[in-house]
Amino acid sequence: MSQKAQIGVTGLAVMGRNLARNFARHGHTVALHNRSYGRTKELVEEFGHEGTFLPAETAEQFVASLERPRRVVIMVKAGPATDAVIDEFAPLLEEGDMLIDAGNAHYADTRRREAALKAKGLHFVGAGVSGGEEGALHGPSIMPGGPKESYEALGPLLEDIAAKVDGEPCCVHVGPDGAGHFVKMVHNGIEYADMQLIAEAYDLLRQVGGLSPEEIAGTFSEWNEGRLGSYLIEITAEVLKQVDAATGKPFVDIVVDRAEQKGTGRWTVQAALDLGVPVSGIAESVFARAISGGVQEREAAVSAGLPGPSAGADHVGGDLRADVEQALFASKIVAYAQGFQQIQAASKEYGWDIDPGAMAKIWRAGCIIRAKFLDFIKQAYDKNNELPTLLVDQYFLDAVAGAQDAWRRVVVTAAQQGIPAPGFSSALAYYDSLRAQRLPAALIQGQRDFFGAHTYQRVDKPGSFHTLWAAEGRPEVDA
Ligand code: NBP
Repeated sequence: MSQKAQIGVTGLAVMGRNLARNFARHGHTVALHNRSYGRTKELVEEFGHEGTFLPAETAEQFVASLERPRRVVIMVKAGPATDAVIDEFAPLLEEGDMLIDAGNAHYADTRRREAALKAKGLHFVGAGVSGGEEGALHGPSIMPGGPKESYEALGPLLEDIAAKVDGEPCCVHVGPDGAGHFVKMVHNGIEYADMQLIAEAYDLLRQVGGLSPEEIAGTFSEWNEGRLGSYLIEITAEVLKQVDAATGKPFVDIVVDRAEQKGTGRWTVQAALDLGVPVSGIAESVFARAISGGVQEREAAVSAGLPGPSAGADHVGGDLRADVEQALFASKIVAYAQGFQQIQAASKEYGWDIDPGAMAKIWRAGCIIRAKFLDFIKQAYDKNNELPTLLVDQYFLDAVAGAQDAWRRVVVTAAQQGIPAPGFSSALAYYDSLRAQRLPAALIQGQRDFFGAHTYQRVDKPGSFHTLWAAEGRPEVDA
């Protein structure tokens, strides 16, 4: 074969097909492969005119059609399918060639695969790709991990097809091995939290404020023009505006109220538990989806008539809409602060050296959590790469300071009216925990020492101590 492709894509379902078209539309010659040839054929028949494609029926033909170092993008169902594809292609590749897993792999799998392929002289790049089907075609946010040196040969192609903000690509080398997939996972976790907070804002405006879905859509459209401006707020307005053609009812009223999940939110929380990072906003959003799906428990509670508050107190002290906007903004800041803290903790744990500001930068377009707000996060980390929490950056500190009275009023109203607002209230509890001079954790240390001799530290001198609780006079000893 004379003509060679700069990049190849194997796995041509919706995501792979669109990524391949995106590369081709940017002038790259793209080799195509799929387990079953039908998808490859279809792509060329439907979109062959968009660029130069080199379709291959076999893995051998596909590999032979690629220029060196070979760049093979794998876009298959995450899990065993990815391992099957790696096992098929790795023996056909040569030293320095790259396998780029652009699926939603778990970062631990990416670490395992990277180590195994490194031993064979191959570069394995776990790349997070956000933006769904549309993003893949028109410009996703791309979070590639893997060896730094592979980015030299791969980065320019990925940057070409990535979303752009003021001409800057939403793609950067995140860090070694699983760093890219880790960051993509946390991105999804933050997305869960953001969606939950927006849902709580809607619920309060409707149940407390008595606004109709259409009116709330208008409110979200207004908010979208301000500091909350983001893709998720924009689509929320669209969803709330939608009227069901069959019944004439608001669309949101004809949808079953059980939120599903594919698992990346759960992974984020699991990883956070292992790292000991309190991502309470993400956790609450994962649990809120689980509660919504707990049909048996919900039905049992409703039929048992679990009582709510005796009288719904009015929202007092402020305008509900304005207050909810403040609560939403403050809670969102907390959720992002927690997500970024998790990225920083993992970066330290695994030696990834992730630049948090660069993550905020590449999420500004192409992905689901794209938002105006990310500019401020980028600026905060540009000023101080080692910020212990975003909440101490001046912009966010001022924003939360300005929002907190309203935020507290909203949480009070939700509690008094019996409306669940786990995102708003846990974010506030997190904020209050961080700013507390003393936490009741001291008492917990006392309990631990009492029943398990787990020891404690004193505020007034160094060392570890244990109280002999059973002994007369309960003397303290060095531990
Ligand atoms: P799917 O996740 O539905 O996977 C379908 C593809 O996997 C087909 O090409 C299929 O080949 C191939 N495949 C399977 Br299944 N088992 C295989 C095996 N054992 N060996 C080789 N190929 C195999 O496709 P998708 O929705 O395009 O998503 C692709 C990846 O992108 C996933 O990891 C997904 O999580 C991720 N992602 C998806 C989105 C989204 O919005 N959909 C967004 C971001 C990331 P076949 O045609 O022969 O069956």
